[in-house]
Amino acid sequence: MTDLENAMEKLINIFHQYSVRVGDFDKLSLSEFSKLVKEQFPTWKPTDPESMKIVLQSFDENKDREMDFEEFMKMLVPNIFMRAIIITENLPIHPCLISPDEVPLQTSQNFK
Ligand SMILES: [Ca+2]
Ligand SMILES: [Ca+2]
Repeated sequence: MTDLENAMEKLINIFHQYSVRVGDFDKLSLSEFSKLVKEQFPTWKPTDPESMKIVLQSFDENKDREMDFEEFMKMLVPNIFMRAIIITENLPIHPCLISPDEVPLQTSQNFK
């Protein structure tokens, strides 16, 4: 498989790692979605229950109060696209868009 095919398979597998835990195996409940966000996007803020509910509702196109894979992708793709623009345009990176190992280390000067 190519790197892109591997990445796509990984994306599907990660979604299902969380979606099979409660109720419908192919949809993320609010609790499954919250767990996925907290574990897979550790820099995502805020992650309180009400904020997670608002995010899920805003991408829940069929209003079944769960997030299917298509809805999940519609949440992710703009973030991936935005991240690509930030990297190619060399713009400052918002911590929510990148993984923690890519966040520039804070120096003592950042806090002065
Ligand atoms: Ca589920
Ligand atoms: Ca839905």
